[in-house]
Amino acid sequence: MDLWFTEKYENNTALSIKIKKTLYSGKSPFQKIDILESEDLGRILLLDDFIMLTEAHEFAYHEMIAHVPLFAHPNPEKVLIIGGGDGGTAREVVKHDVVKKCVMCEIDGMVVEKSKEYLPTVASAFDNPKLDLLIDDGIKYIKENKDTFDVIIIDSTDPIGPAEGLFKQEFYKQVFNCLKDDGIMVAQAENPYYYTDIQKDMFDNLKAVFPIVTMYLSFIPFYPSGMWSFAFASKKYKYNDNPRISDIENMEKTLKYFNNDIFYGCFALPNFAKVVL
Ligand code: AAT
Repeated sequence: MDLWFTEKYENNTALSIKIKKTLYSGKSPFQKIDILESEDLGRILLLDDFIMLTEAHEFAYHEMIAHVPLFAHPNPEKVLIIGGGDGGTAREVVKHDVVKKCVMCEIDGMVVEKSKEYLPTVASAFDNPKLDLLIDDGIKYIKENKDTFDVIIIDSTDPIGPAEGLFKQEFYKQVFNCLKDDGIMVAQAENPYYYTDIQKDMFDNLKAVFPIVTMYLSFIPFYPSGMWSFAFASKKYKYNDNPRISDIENMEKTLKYFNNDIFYGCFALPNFAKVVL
């Protein structure tokens, strides 16, 4: 029997993946969680029936959400991740020798637990001594936290349910306050083909708070449209003010997506994508 998973998009289109079997299916207090074994893309993590990652292509998302802000900052010693329960972003952040501490605040402990159990190559940094995991709402954490960070990465689900507030101006103000004077924030920012409305609100909210706001792209085959964007918001540095070229060259040998050319090239945007900036 042929088993297919289909993710339906809002614009009367869909994408399907041939599945071998379901490895886990359950419900946390926040969302439905499924882990599937696919024929050709390894394991797949779904939250509320949306694809969060495939083992085959997660590198294109996690390398890009982590290494772009970390290499844009001259000395990113303290990093905060909001969301990112599968551990892929944390795995990339702790690769940087300059990072001394990485706090990760994920609302759903079950995403972490199930990722450790079923996605060990993604959830591989939870034992790293530089990483402090907190199970809490990122909105609450950022409001109450008195610490400041060099880089904050928002690796969140789409702006529905628990992640809705992570796209609001009020939240970005708190993020601004949680960053040092030269801090940088990066957030997953949906896709320019289908979600212009979400993006317009998100970038307007960011521009009301941060002096420097731009967007960069990665290509992730099993996210809607394949083209995925990230918001880059900074208090002081433009992305190309302080590139640590020798560090990039050292690290890029071990990576599958990010390299020095991508660091500069990913900020080049097609005209239709620029309209939200
Ligand atoms: N690493 C790629 C996978 C994700 S999952 C995003 C995570 O954000 C989920 O584990 C979810 O539980 C967490 N999250 C949602 N809201 C909050 C919140 N308020 N505080 C802390 N964590 C939160 C991202 C995939 C992007 C998908 C693009 N379509």
